[in-house]
Amino acid sequence: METKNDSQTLAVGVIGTGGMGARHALNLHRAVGNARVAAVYDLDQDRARQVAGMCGQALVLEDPERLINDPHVDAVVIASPDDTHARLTLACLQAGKPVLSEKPLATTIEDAVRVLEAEVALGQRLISVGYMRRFDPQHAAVKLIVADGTLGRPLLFKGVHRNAAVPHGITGETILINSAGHDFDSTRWLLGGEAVEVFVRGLRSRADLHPDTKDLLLIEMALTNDSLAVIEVYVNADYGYEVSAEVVCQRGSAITTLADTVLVRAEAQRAHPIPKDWLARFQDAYVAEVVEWVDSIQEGRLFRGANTWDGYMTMLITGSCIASFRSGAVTSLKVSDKPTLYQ
Ligand code: ISE
Repeated sequence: METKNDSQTLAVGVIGTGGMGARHALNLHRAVGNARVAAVYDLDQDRARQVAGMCGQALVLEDPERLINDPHVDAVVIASPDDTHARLTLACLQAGKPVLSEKPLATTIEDAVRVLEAEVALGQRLISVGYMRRFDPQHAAVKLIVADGTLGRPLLFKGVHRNAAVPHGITGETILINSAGHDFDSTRWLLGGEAVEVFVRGLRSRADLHPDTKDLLLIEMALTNDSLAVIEVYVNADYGYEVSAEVVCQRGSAITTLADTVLVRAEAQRAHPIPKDWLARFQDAYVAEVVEWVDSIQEGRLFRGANTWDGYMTMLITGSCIASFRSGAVTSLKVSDKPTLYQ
């Protein structure tokens, strides 16, 4: 493997080396020529050492705040548990370092507001949020066709989001925070409007699951530009991992196609394989996202993916969905004006 020239590469610190963090670290190490993994942190220090060992000369640190403030670290990737994102992102802002935070930006509306306000007060956009579907070639193709206007005005987003399995006892609220955020981001991004109303229903797919489990959610949304969305999130689909996004417009529709194009003939069947999880399905998107993030920092320009406003809006939609889920009623969003920093 070619050694990276230290003086020209961006030194990235990775916080959290579980499945997602390890994938970001490896992608940075293998696929991004102008960046290197300089330091890693994980509560599980063995896991951190393992990932560091696969990424060249990365330091293993015992404290995420130390990693953020380490003078050898230029920029930070946060892939630790969801409820640590806001706190660590704020620490990056304080240190004046660019940060790619995995989704969600925060797990409460209050925390999302805190992060948004801190960046606005700083007056500089340092935060990028890991909504990787924006870098998926199939999603990007849908976006291009819809934005081009030939199909007329976008009217409806139809999203399908299926995970093979999640831990027993998962609540509808956790699914809204951890999974459905992707679909909220896709909805806003593809339809080009802001959510104004949401309505959520959920059910337990199997009797052997914990009684409080809601593992299939159906979400409806109305947006500012007179468009609608309907989203299925089913996290115990069993057969594999699948995401699809369709935008129905006035004169046609555009839908993401299968990421795997190979057709397998075997055992009297003609079949397309289905990925088992998001790391497999969105590998190209994760690489494209981190390449763009590093380029944007190296070139001193804005990141083309999701920003703090997007992360905040997604949390606002999530919070409103939680309220609707609890009350069983349609819930309106209280959207504030978009700060000029994001216009
Ligand atoms: C996971 O954290 C992801 O980001 C995946 O894209 C999503 O499909 C899954 O539901 C989440 O748990």
